Amino acid sequence: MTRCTVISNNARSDPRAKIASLPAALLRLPGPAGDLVKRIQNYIDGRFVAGDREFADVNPADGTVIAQVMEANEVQVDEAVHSARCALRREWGRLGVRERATRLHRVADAIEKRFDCFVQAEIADTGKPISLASKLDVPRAAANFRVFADLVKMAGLESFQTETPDGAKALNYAVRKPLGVVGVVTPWNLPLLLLTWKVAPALACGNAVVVKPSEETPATATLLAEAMQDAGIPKGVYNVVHGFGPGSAGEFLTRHPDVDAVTFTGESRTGAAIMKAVAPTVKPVSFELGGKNAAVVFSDCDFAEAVNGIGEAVFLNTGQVCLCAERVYVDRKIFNAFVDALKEKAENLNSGWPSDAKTNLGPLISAQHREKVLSYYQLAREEGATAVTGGGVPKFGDDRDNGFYVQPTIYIGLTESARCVKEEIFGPVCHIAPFDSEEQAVAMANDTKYGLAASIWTTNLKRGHRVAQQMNVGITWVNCWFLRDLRTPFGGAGLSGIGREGGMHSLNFYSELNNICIRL
Ligand code: NAD
Ligand code: 6OH
Repeated sequence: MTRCTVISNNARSDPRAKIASLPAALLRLPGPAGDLVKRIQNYIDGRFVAGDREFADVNPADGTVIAQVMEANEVQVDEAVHSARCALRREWGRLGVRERATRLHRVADAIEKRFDCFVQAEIADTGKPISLASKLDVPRAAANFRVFADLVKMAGLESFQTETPDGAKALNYAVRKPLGVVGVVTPWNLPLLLLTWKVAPALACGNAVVVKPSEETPATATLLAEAMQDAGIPKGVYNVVHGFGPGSAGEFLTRHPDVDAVTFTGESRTGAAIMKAVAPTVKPVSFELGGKNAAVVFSDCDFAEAVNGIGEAVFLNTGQVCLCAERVYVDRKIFNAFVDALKEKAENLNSGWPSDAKTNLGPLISAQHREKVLSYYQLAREEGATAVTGGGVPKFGDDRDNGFYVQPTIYIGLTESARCVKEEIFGPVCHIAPFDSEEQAVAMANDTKYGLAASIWTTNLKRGHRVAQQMNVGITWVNCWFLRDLRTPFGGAGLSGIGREGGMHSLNFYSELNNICIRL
């Protein structure tokens, strides 16, 4: 296994840094004398640098502090933006597409070389099961670089032979240019996957980036800097600034006048704040925001397939995936059987330690997020729900009791106007409601201000197409969920986002097209 040196390891014997989990050598900065805690640094202009304040990186599985994170101040965010601007004027700005693509493949190689480090860092930060981090998060990070490296080499552009009514002839063709410096702000639920989903196409298009990972999950963005160095990505092309949103690195970056575009994944109301921040300088934005996604189960579904699929859609990553189904609508004819089957599925989940291969349900990300999810469990009771299973906090009798676990939970009996049916909870929880007709199911699924994803479960081919096409969302799955092809459009309607990424949509967002008209 490659040793990762980005998070310094003067902490091996620190009982607080109980982290077989955080790669042994993650940080480079020795702490002040006698201070044994690992430090996660910023990465600016090709160097790992401290900040002038620190905050704790907490392991959600047991509440222990695993590292201190160096918060970037406003001057450092400015330095990061400046260094990105300078990188565009040096080697990176002159590289041809083929060479850029080669370097991005090397980034993917460097991630794969450090596979175990990335997995350990991701599970330490998020508490997610090792099975998930090693099957989804880290492989997808490498795939993001490979897919956009290949795509940018293959991508064609429009051209038109023009003839005007007065007989002029011309050739029009477009060329793709980078936007410049792109600010990338990302959340904590799939930290590396979502960060690389934006960084890879941004670099493929020739931009330089300043990323602000979530304050909850700073480790893998920092490790990625080491992979970038390894892959020969020049200094200044990839910068990492750590910190929070308002009054911290997130705000400093998004309102920076020399940032040319902002790409953001996170909560809808954070998207609204970022829109205000970018308004004075009219920056392009790409927003992937929250969801309150529906799953619609028809009586002609493959029952076992639907139960398994919706089990994933509700509980994967402890329900902390923007695409998760929190509203499940089931044909009344199979309602009771479906509720019983999903209950059994929920009760068979294994809330173990993240590093245990058998664990398939981790903790929530933080004490604060657990408070939020539990407040919805309480609200559901007040709104008159019946808990089919769960609704509380598990008891383990070991250190996990200091972590942020909640029980996987299923409610029935709420009205469609209940807040628990309308608001995104972002935990391992769903509400199941019966429907009596296809029209009613479609209306219920669409009765939301969000519009990210839906899944339809039916073996009737015509119905599958018919219902899928009526969903007011950006992504509809039929008889599957979170099955991804990275070339397809990805994004949301309504409160769920602005714009689409994926395939050519990403290339179009991360580049500026210059149309050239030549008189013939
Ligand atoms: P969040 O909006 O609280 O934070 C996301 C990022 O924005 C963090 O890095 C945070 O520090 C930063 N931030 C917060 N306030 C800011 C401000 N005023 N200015 C600049 N930056 C600011 O989201 P979260 O809690 O980290 O993630 C969970 C949310 O993300 C859920 O709503 C989920 O649905 C959504 N999400 C959406 C998608 C998608 O693809 N649509 C994917 C993942 C998560
Ligand atoms: C949200 O939590 C998940 C988003 C997934 C993607 O952006 C993706 O590309 O799979």
